[in-house]
Amino acid sequence: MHPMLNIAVRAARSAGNVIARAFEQQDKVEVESKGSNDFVTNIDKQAEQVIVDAIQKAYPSHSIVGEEFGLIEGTDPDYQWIIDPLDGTTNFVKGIPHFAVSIALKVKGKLDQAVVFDPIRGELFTASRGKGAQLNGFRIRVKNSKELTGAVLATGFPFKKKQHTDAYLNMFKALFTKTADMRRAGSAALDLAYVAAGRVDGYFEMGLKPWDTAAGELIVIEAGGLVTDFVGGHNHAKSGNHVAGGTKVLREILKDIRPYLGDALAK
Ligand code: 2AM
Ligand code: CA
Repeated sequence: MHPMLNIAVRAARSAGNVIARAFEQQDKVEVESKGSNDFVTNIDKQAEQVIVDAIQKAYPSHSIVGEEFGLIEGTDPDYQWIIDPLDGTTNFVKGIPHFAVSIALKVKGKLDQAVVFDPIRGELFTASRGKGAQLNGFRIRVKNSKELTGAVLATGFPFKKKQHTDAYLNMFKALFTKTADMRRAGSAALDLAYVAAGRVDGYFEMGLKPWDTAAGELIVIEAGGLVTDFVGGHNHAKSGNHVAGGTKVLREILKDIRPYLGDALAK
């Protein structure tokens, strides 16, 4: 295993322990609202601290961008870690056992190492650039489905940007009528990991942040899939609008959502 992936795995497991323990003792979880429909808990912060400590101990010169603490600038501009200590916070707060730790490393601006860890199921999704993607050490691949007929797509609702509800529901309707079914499970990092593992055929969601998707994106790509914005371009990290899947399904999704993309949503 690449030494930097090894550190990421260790950090993810430590954070996962903090989260799983707290999940069993909900009375110790303090919830605060950081915006409309946007929750953070003391556990998000504790888990982020555990990850930052592990990375800084091994690589003190690297930069870290985290959901809760923002940018911690290092002296080496080539290495940047992107972490979401608890992706699926709403699930965690409601007692729904579906959330993950997400840790990615970019080297010179390119995704290089990735971990998504589900601490409840003990599922560890990993990828190293050019080396494929794994689930608990076993190689995973995206489903190369030919069409939307029979496909199950993962998605997320634009719950922090309710002004996009109509546009989103139009896209949902266009896709739902063709697919077998949809899943809205509540963790973008796990949605992408599930695309990589072939558990779902594709995924689309708008309004995401870099830490929700950085690790999942590399895992999908290394599993043989694609991640794009809503017009098939590479602006997804910036816009937050993501489509993922095998080549054919991704192309079908893009074709079906196209009529509903206003200017605000295109890229
Ligand atoms: P979070 O749990 O870390 O907030 C749910 O749809 C998924 O989307 C979660 O991974 C959630 O991350 C993420 N998410 C973050 N911001 C979002 C937004 N503005 N709209 C929709 N989903 C968002
Ligand atoms: Ca998140």
